[in-house]
Amino acid sequence: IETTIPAQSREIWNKHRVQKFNTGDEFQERFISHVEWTLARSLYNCDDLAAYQATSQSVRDNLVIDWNKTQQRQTARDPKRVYYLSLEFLMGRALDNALINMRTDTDVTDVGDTDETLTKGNTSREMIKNAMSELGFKLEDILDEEPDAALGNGGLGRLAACFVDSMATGNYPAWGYGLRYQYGIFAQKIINGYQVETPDYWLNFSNPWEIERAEIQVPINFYGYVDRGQNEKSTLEPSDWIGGERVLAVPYDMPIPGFKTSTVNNLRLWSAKPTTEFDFKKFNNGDYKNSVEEQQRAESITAVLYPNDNFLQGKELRLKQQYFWCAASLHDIVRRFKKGKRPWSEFPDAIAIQINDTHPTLAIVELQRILVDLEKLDWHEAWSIVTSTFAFTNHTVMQEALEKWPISLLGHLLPRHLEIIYDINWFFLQDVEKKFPRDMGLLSRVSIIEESSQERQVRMAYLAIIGSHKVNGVAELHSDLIKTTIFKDFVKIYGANKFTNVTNGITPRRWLKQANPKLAQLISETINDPEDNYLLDMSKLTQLSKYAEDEKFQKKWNDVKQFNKQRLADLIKKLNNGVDIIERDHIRNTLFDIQVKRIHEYKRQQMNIFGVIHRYLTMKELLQSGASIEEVSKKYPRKVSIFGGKSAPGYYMAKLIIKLINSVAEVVNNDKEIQDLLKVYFIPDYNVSKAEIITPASDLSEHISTAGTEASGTSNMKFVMNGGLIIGTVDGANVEITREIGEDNIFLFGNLAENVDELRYKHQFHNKGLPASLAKVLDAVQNGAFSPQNHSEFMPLIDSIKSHGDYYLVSDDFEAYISTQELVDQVYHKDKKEWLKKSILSVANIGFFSSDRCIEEYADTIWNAEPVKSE
Ligand code: GPK
Repeated sequence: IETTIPAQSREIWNKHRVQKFNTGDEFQERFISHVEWTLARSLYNCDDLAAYQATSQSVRDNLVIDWNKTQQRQTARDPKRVYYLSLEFLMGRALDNALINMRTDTDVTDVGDTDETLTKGNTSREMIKNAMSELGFKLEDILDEEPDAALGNGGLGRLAACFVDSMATGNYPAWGYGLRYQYGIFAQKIINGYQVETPDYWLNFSNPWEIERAEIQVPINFYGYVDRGQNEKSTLEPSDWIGGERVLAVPYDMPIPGFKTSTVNNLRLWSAKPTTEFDFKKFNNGDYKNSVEEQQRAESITAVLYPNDNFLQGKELRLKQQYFWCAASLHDIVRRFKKGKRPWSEFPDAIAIQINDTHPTLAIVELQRILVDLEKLDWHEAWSIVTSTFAFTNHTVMQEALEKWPISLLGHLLPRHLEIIYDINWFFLQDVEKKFPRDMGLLSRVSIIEESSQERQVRMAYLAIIGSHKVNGVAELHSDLIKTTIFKDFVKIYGANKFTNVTNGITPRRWLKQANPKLAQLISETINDPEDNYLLDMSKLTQLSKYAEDEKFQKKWNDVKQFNKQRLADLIKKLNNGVDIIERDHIRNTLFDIQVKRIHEYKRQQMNIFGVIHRYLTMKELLQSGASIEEVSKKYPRKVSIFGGKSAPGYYMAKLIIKLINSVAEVVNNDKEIQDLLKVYFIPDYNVSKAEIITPASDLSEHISTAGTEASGTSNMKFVMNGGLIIGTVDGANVEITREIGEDNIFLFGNLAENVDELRYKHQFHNKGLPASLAKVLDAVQNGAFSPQNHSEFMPLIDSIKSHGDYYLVSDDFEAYISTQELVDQVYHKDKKEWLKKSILSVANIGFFSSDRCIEEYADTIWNAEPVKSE
């Protein structure tokens, strides 16, 4: 590798080579030097926050050593590189994860030629915990000081975070590219039962996990015009885009450590800042103040994450974010490629770019622009390079989530890019016309430009398909659905092979080892794997099967669950102003029923809370008809319904669902008559670090979307991996989870995706009426049972079912939902052994859903990329 350091100086460099801390003692030394030198504090004013920062700085030192080596190794070997472009990375906290993944030199005892072998388990975390305690700190408290890096909305952003973990663990030469928002997803407060959003200024205290690369500054242009010179050239020939506004993109790098490997990959997040160029015209006009203010506006580009999940909000600033990030990332990728001095034709052999949803689609156009306008390649040669480089992941079939940008907006912000899009479309439609002559319907259906609406729009998903060599969905059902619905015409044009499936996965390091240390320990003891190798090869979990009916083992398994339920009850108490929702003594025989995810009508939290109301009303009826509380508890044993999740700030119905949940909680939790048999709680501000406490504590979790609407879901996998059973519809990854763990071990119910259209149609034209169970619930809601001050408060939720066609088919699935819930109660309370057996068998067979498997599939079938093992 090249260096500017003269040969004779290198000896000195090597003599003073930095070293990792390898022992508790060395860690303490490093820690104290960071307290003194990095934080300028001391023994006399080191609080928990300072201790968190000094610990993180110390751990980061170790990671950076491996980060540097990883990058040098990759430069030397020049393998095919993978770039994962995602507008969201929902990382959560970094320190505990780094402690689990980090390796000291003492963790490595035998370094062979190719594969490192690790003979010891991960000991760094224990070592640091003890060293911290000697310094006077509790590791758990220190970990709690870290704010979540919440640069994402939900599933899509968390998937990207699991992927970078697995790419590092699998030793893939892969970088993530995203935006460094100054405000992550808002913090949710619940005030009088309503969601209130407050800003998440997560960079309030400096972020020890980021490394600013101020020396790299990529200029990014917006607006302006296209200069085609004197003669009337075609748009296909190189053109000059004269930008009208310029900002700089500065990268911040986050080290991403793999598990049991010295590979540390990079997550590069771009931040916008003003240029140092000055608008002298304005200055000379004496408009100094305006000129400065205009520059300050640059920073607004990366100020805030758009808080919508599965919903497009077509704001100009959002499009600006997308281009800013795509242009900066491609500039970086191209710069690195050019260092290798390889011909352009080899670009797709050197680089794979995966685009996470359509948000990065402008990267396709930008690469074409770079190749044609700046590098002067022939249009078709350029386009073949582009399409061989990109691959596209779709995450939803819902219309309101599909990105479309008005021509006027796009053309104003990016005039040259709009021309390129027109030309891409022109060639594409010519090909279609050749293959399917005179099929005007087809041409207008697949055109990148949608002409039918008032304003012509660019359909980003179509552009992404046309510009990629592979398109994948995120679970089998979803990947089949996109082929037969939203992208049907493209299957006809390109053939079915362009469309593929890669079922989502989750990282077992964070979602098992870190979130559930007790279960992880029981597993490693039971399958005799003290080094936690199962976290790399989750098929090892099948060894648990033979203990599924072993009573001693079942007891240990159950004890772990009790511990985790206790831990969640503690969290709830803390969030609930110190008041217990579930009495301590009752935790053991209370079923924890949890639904945590973004609030969305299609995810049907409304059906869940209607189910809770149904249970409550029926309990009251039984009591009124003279039944004793013991008799009631036979049918409806102890249960707590726990909810959590954010609504998009402008999503009226979702916010109303949150309010209904809180109103029901208010009534049910204060009803003395039902004697704690039923409790309801909404956990405010659901986020990754709370999920790590919530997920291990479920007996049952709910994944009950209308069939065909949830592309995959990933919390279903997390809950099962932690020994919780699930109730769910035949949707998304629930289908494959059932296949893996066995249909006896999951509570499935409801209509199938294939029947949804017909059911919706029926609602439009025939009033079938409601099932009695649901009618009872809706009547109570309508009569103000949960809104005594304002009887009509929840009418929109009722109307959506009764008068507006029940789009999410709550009335069609409600009875099956209720009866399946009753089945759950029976198994849980009457046959605990059967329940535990199901739980153990579920964990034993959930290995498929490790994101390591998922990344391997992407690497083999889409990227054609190989791991780079350390020497
Ligand atoms: C899909 F389209 C979107 C979106 O805008 N945001 C988002 O989180 C989710 N998703 C799907 O809803 C989930 O079913 C899926 O598991 C997740 O993406 C990851 O693929």
